Amino acid sequence: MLSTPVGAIGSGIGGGVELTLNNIAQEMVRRGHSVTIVAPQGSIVKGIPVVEIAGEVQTPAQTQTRGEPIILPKNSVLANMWDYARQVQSDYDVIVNFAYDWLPLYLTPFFSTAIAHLISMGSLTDAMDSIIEQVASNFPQTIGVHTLSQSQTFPFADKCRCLANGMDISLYQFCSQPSDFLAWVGRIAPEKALEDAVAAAKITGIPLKIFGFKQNEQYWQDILQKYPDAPIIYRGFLPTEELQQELGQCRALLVTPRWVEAFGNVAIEALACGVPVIAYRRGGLTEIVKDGQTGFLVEPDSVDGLVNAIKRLDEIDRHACRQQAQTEYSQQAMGDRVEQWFRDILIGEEKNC
Ligand code: HBI
Repeated sequence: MLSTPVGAIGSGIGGGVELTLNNIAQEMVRRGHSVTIVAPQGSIVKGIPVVEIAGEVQTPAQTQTRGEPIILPKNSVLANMWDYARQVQSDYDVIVNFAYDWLPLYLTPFFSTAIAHLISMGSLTDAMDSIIEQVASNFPQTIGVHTLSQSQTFPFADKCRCLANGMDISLYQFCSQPSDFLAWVGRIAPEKALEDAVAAAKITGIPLKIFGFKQNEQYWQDILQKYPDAPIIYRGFLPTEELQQELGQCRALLVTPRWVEAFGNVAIEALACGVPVIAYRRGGLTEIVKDGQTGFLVEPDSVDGLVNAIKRLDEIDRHACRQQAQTEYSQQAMGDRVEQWFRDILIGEEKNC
């Protein structure tokens, strides 16, 4: 399993894909498979051997413009990771790529071992769209995505395999009596539109706890300038155990994506703690939040929509939130989907979203 080249696993720079890789790896080990993770130096994964690779990290794809050429720095950690994979490929049945990058896709025909690509974001650049399309056409079944809405951002939606996502729900404690806080979890960057959640906190007067890696410091400063008296508390990037402890205490999680979220790991984490999710009706969240039952889907980019939904929170039964996470997004359910995906790739079986 080759990780994202944007940062070490555990740094938070890799956002949701760090969680996704960790959960899939743990579940495959639990099912008796032997798993090796290849990742940038400094990566830590509990209980699984990690081959740490040195080199320059890759520019985050979401900061690039659609027409941007592919950029590989000198001594690229991505290139070094895939050179290692080339050398050891015959020791493995399948190679799983978690990088949202051109190189692993381009290299696919050069490898003798099958490569399963888990595409972790929607369409961002023309160069990525075309190389993914090429692999989707020449290697049917090998392009995995999280949701239908993510696949629909690509012109080859019909060639994608929907996997949803999943996590170890037992790591998340159900909390029935929350304190008077709202929560926002994610990489602090423009595409995540934290400022809307801050605006909603200011209007409702309910303090907002903010968890996540400060990817864009300037963006953070701009928010503090724009909303100097909003009731916000920055809690930093917390490991799952501590995050779920505090997240569970909140009345709701606000999910305010400007872009099409491929999935919404943070929404599943909240549901697992019994926390209703108030999200823009956009991207993967529309396939997760059951409007009026486990949270609310509101008009995209509408702060008033967030505020009106916050006022209706008492309509939501927190047990229904936990129940949904347990049935649809458990590690076991995801493991079934992922294991079947690998099997279908190895026997050349066709199945899509
Ligand atoms: N950018 N170039 C690049 N490669 C990645 O693997 C990558 C990224 N940006 C964000 C990211 N991965 C993850 O945070 C998301 O896939 C969740």
